[in-house]
Parts: sequence; C-alpha cells; structure tokens
Amino acid sequence: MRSRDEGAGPPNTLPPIPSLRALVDVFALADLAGGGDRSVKRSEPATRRTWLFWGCGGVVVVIRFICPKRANRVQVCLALAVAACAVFAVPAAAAAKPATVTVMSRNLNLGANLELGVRATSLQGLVNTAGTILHQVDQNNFPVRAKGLAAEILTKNPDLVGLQEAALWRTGPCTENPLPPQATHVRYDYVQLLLNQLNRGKQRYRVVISEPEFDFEVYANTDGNASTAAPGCPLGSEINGRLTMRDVILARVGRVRTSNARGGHFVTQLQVKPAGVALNVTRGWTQVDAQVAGAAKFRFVNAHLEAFDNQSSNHTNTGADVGNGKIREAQAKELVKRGGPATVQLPVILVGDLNSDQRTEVKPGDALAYEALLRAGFVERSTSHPLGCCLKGDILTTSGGSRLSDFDHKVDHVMTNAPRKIQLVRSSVTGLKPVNGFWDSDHAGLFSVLTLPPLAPAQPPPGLG
Ligand SMILES: [Ca+2]
Repeated sequence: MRSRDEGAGPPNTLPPIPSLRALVDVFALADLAGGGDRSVKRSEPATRRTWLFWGCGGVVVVIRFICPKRANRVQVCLALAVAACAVFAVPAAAAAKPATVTVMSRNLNLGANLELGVRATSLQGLVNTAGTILHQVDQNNFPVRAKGLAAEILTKNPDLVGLQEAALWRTGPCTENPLPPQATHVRYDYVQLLLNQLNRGKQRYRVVISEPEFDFEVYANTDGNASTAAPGCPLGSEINGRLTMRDVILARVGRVRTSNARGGHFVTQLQVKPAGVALNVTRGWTQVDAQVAGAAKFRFVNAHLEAFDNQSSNHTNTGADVGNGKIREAQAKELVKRGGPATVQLPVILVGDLNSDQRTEVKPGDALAYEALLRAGFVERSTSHPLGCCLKGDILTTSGGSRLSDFDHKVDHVMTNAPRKIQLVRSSVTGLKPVNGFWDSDHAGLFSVLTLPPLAPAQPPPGLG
C-alpha cells in the first residue's frame, strides 16, 4: 500500500514544526532508538516523512530517496537529513525575522513667509512684497541651514527621506515678462545645497525623485523704494524673482534599491488671488517603490498638503468655496483613493507635512486630512513627544524671535498602512535647537525606525519541491 508521501506531493494536513529541536526529536523517536519497535515504524512513516518534507523541502526528499531502506543504514541517512535541515533551517529562521527600515520626514522651510504675497491686494503691493520675500530668503541663509539639516539626517542615517519645501529660487532680468515663469539664474537650489553637505567626501544620499510644484515669478522691488527701478523695469522693480517648490525623496546610497519613482499634483488645489490675479497653489506628492536590505518591497510616499486653506472660506481651483482644512482633506483623499500613490498592493509608508493632526488640532477643520488617512487604514508611526511644529519667527536666526515653546502642535507625520505588517520600533524628533546661528527650519524633523516583513526566501528549484 502506498504511503501518502509517495504520491505527487505532501498531504494537506501537515503537522507544524515548532523548531529544529522538535524536528530532531521526531527523528530520534522514530529511528534513532534503533528501530526496535517495528510496528511503530510501519504505522508512522508517512508522518515521519512528512516532517522531513515540511521541514527541509526538496533537499531532504532527495536524501530520503537516495538512501536505501535497509534498517542498518537508516540512522546514517537520517543523520544526513538532520544536517541538511540544520543548514537550511538557519537561514530560513534568519529570513523570517522582520527587517528594519528607517525613514525621515523633513520640511526644509522655503525661506520666507509667502502669506504677505498671497494676501497682497494690488500689483504694486505684490511687487513690494516680492522684494521683502527675496530678502527673507537671503536672511534665512540656506547654505548655512543646510549644514544643520545634513547633520540631522546623517546622525540618523535614514534609508529614505521625504523632503518638503525643497525650494528652487531663481532670478531673471525684470525687463522680461514674468508670466509664464522663465527666470533661470539659480540663486538657491535647496536640494543641491543639501546634497553638497550630505555627500561631502563620500556619496551618501541620492535624489530618487524631485517633483516641481508651485512655480511663480514676479517683478521684485528689492530696494524698498517703489520710485526706483532697474532700466526698463516696471513697478519699481530691480529684478524678477522666481520660486519653484518641490517635494523630493532621497535614498541612502548602497542600501536602497528603488523603482517606479514618480510624482504628481493634486487635482484639488487652493486658488489665491494676489493682486487680483487668479493663481493655483500647485501641491503634490512623490512616490517610489523601495527595497531595503532584507525587507520586502514597499511603497514610500512623500506629500505636502495645503497650508493656506486655513480661512473660514477658501477658494478652490474648481470654483467652490470651502471651509478650513477642506482642501488638504481632499488632497489626503487623493493620496488614498483607488489608483492614488498610497493605494497599492505593497505595504505603504507615507511621510510628509500633512498640515493636519487629530490630537493637536489647533482649530476645527485642521484634523480633516489626518482623519481621512485614518479612515483609509493608515496608522501613526511617529512620535508626538516632543511636538515639532512650528517656529513663529519669519527669520530663523537665534535672534529672530522663535523659541522652543513654539513647537506646540504636530503637522509632520510618518504613517503606514498594513499595521500588522509594519511596526514602529522607535521614533524621534530632530532639529530642536539652533546650530551655526540658525534653526534648521521652522519645523522639527521626524525620524522613525520601522520593521517590515522580510524579503520572501528563494523558492526551491523546480523539480525538488
Ligand atoms: Ca525699487
């Protein structure tokens, strides 16, 4: 009569093997006792062979078949099988351990308070404000702040970093029409300046994806005098100033394999009207599929949701007027809708400046975006102790009026779906004190250590399983 395991494959009711020790015990009970109890050996071979098959796969099956069934050689063959099991079981056990992935979310602060420009009611007012903004950008000295930001990142060495407000400031002659934006002279490229610090002496981080978003150029009255201007320039301007906002993902060189990097813009946007000119505030997200040593592939998404929809009524690009927080809520829903960047079969790690939180909501509506993500199955995977938002001074020098107590709520987050697959090990807040005379940003940084499922072990070659 054929034993069950002499057929095409293992039976459906495989007994579990709790450990290699238990596997050895099975062999010991069945065979190493000397084969004295023949009735047991005849009644149990299917179970015994099943243990072998289940524990060690095709390799042991091969050993079983090449071993003759004579009683005086069974012990030798089983010893070989145990040894093979040990060799295979050790890497299998190691691979079964969750793998560690580290991530960071860092708002770099674009370098100026744009709110004055957004609220300008006349073209002259906008041009004057543009001059003020360019001066603030100079005062906020990103080349120096980049040193502190790089130190924050290099102290934690995250595998992936989501950057928001990775500004690109450019200037052009004010004899040129600023619409559409065309200034090309780079004044501050925040990404390049940060990379220069991160990669001093060694390549440590690379840009995976950089998504240009809000892009605006305007004449700038830089000397504060509306009656003076560069030759041929209007409205007392001396130069054209251009801001291009970007969300960027950085990956640690030599540790992260990436694919499917892309970025996109939200469909729902705030529409502002500086000087009466309708202007959509383009915001968006970046994504990449990543594989960090030992961990299963996952999706990393970095986003920056709207901040200026904080009025009682806010105009959207679709013509609707909505309450506080409704635009960022719509943008959060775009992240997790069907086909959105955070909706994929892979485990998803979502980082970014959501301008939203539930427990530290400043005013009604601020929590809407965050709650939309919670409803979509995302969970928090970062600390709120201490809080990391936001310094109040426009100028980030130590004498610029900001203080540590300004960090009184939370807008930056690390969230994940699949809460049973992705666990938080620990999280910390960075950038809580000035260095080199500057706060690194008006936000603190956020760092989280996560565990993900391990990379699936290699399948046995065809014909052995
Ligand atoms: Ca002037």
